[in-house]
Amino acid sequence: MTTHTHKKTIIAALLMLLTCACVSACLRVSADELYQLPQMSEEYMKLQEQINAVLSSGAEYSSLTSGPYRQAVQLYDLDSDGVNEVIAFFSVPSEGALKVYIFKNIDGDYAVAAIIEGMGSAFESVRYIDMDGDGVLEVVVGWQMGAALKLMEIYSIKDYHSVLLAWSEYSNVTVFDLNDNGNYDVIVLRLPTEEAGAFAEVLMMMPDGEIIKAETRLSNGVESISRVLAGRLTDGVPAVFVDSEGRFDDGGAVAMVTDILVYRNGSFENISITGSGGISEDTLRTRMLQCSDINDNGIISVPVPRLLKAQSETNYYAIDWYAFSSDGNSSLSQLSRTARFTYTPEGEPFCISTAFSISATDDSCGALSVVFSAPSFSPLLIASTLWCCTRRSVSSYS
Ligand SMILES: [Ca+2]
Ligand SMILES: [Ca+2]
Ligand SMILES: [Ca+2]
Repeated sequence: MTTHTHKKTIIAALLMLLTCACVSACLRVSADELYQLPQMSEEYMKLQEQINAVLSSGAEYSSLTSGPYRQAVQLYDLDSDGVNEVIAFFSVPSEGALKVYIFKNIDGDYAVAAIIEGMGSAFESVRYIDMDGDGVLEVVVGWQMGAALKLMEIYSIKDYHSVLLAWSEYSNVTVFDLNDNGNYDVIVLRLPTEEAGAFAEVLMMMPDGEIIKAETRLSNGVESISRVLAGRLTDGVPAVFVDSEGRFDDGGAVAMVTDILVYRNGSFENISITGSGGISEDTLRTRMLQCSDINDNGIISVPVPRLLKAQSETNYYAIDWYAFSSDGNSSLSQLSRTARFTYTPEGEPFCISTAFSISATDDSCGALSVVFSAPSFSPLLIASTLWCCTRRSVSSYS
């Protein structure tokens, strides 16, 4: 390990301690532990000095409530020079403000390089992504404005001048390279309001720094977003898969639907909405089963339960996993030989079915191994297999 790497490791370790300083349990770090790192203590103390200056102005550490990075002090190499910047999140109660301080390490000393300021009750999330490929990461901050209102802002910190590039209200924010050009894009989802239905918006950064936005609708009836997954379609096109719960028919029962969003030929489209109802009908299901890359090939599949014929009063279902192409057509996914049974929240087993032979191992039932083989594959065969599986799982799930 080089001295440099070692130093970085020690800084990381110290910063973790620092981040924990607002948590009482971490105050018990003994002085001896710190004194074991004499080489780094000076650098660490310089950073601490900078942070203390912010704290003494009435600021408090503010950790984030959601997203991939939640600590009040974070390390990230924002300018791709191989040295991590320190990003610290504060609330300033006296001003009703939230502030993000970016400290840059310059020859072992720390200086405030940029400050991002916003309003709100808390930091919801932050992401560091390069949206234009210049090596300087853009900072995507989610501000919690009220109980239901969240505001996403994209900041450029090029040359350490923080510049607000774009903003959008959101329920969910996802970052993904939707147009396959090597740069991250931001995808924002919004739940319906009295004025408008649920919709999605993509924000992309042009080489000149301008952000372009495009919108597309989510299925009519969406009430809440269950999960968002990014992956590919069968023809290799990148797509965002939005699993939502809502009421999609007059009966009013809660169901799940997957909206599949792609960006092609300069437009943002929901390719799974078919027909006049404005609903992604091919993905509609009464069971709350989420999309998955079920066979680890990068292509996301949608689980659609199918009622099986069975000699039982209980309804049993097979799950057909459908993958989609960018023209909206679906096909059964080929499953790998390690495909597993999936359980509903009620503990009811669902078999995975496919037109191809698979071997499924149900870990929670022990070493039960079930082989469905084409061409003898049939719904009845799966039903009888399910019986076996169900009996095995009765002790665990009833
Ligand atoms: Ca850096
Ligand atoms: Ca950039
Ligand atoms: Ca992109």
